[in-house]
Amino acid sequence: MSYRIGLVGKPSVGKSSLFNAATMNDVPEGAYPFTTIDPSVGEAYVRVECAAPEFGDTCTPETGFCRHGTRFVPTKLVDVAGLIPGAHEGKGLGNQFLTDLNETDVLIHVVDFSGTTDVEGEATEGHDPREDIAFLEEELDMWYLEILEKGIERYENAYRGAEAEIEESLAEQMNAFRTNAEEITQVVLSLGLELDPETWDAADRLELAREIRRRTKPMVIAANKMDTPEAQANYEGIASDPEYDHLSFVPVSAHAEKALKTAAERGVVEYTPGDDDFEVTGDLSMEQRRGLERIRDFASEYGGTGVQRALEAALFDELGVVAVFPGSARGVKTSEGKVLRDCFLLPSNATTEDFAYFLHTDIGDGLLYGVDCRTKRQIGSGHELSHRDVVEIVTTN
Ligand SMILES: Nc1nc2c(ncn2[C@@H]2O[C@H](COP(=O)(O)OP(=O)(O)OP(=O)(O)O)[C@@H](O)[C@H]2O)c(=O)[nH]1
Ligand SMILES: [Mg+2]
Repeated sequence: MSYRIGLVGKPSVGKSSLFNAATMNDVPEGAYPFTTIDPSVGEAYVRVECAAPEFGDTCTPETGFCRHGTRFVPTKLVDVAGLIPGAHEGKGLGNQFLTDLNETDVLIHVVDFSGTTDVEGEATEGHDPREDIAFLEEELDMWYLEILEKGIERYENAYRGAEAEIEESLAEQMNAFRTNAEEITQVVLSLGLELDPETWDAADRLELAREIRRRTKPMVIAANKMDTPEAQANYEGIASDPEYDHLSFVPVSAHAEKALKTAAERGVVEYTPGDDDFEVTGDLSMEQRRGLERIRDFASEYGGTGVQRALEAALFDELGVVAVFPGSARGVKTSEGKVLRDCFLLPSNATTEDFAYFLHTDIGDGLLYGVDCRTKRQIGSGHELSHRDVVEIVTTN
């Protein structure tokens, strides 16, 4: 299983720029709306502190890489077309992008904090990023509401025939959102509603759609274009506003990340993605040097370019994903000399048994117990794994 992080937002906010900076792809970027039409999927990385040094070893990753004790674990990033108000009714590129979003587990809402693009992505000045934050949530809610209404219809039609459960009908209709009847029931009850759609008025239905959306598509906000003074001024006021307590913001400059990675590829700087500093190691023109110094000031002020942090906030903080290393209680080096070859990303609350089945059905079927390789203690099949656990699975075969 691999996670997919979706980049969403109105046109021209820098979704493709962030995608390119994270994945070092080259999809078109442009200062005009709908530069992107077809979605792109690329490989990005999330950082996990490597466990090998605790075992006095150096790891040999099979996928991703390890740098200065930090594992870069691959994950999928999806760049989709921009959406504008009314997308759920077919405005702009319409519903297509909504279908693309079905394939994602968590969202990064990219917002142009510089205020230099209007709500449709056309160039302007002084646009308030708050409008964009609101519209995207509304647009997603309307999309969910439409599907919820279809689920209610499905229930009503079935009801006339056989016995039907509303939570089952809704879960079936919303199955693309990877929800289930149990979760739907929880949401309905948590809002103080009855399990009977006849008692839900329009406001209840919208509230339900919103709550299901929040649970099934958690989201962080990437406050992009933070390399501009306008964005920095907007960020001051917005990120600390209690109105947005339900959201987490990461200040980002996609441009700065791309510039640093490009310079690193050319061998003129030493930069580890996510770091708040870098070293100049090659010859540069005065102009290049000045540009890099501006990036250095920015990265030291905001704790890096924010691209890595946005990906990690989405996967680890919002989705609660845990990284687990398969290991051995006898030491982390295998007979082939590999050390912590893999680092897997598992859903929150994953147990020893889930991990065993994740590795292979036969391993799951034959599971006896797990071993915490740090303490050498046995862990039961129902034991919940923690982030950065190193676990051996002991089986009957
Ligand atoms: N200053 C600054 N400009 C940026 C940054 N990221 C993107 N831009 C600019 O914003 C404009 C739009 O960038 P894109 O990456 O094409 O935006 P998009 O969100 O993919 O747009 P659509 O594909 O049309 O939806 C381009 O002119 C970029 O150069 C950034 O970090 N800082
Ligand atoms: Mg784009």
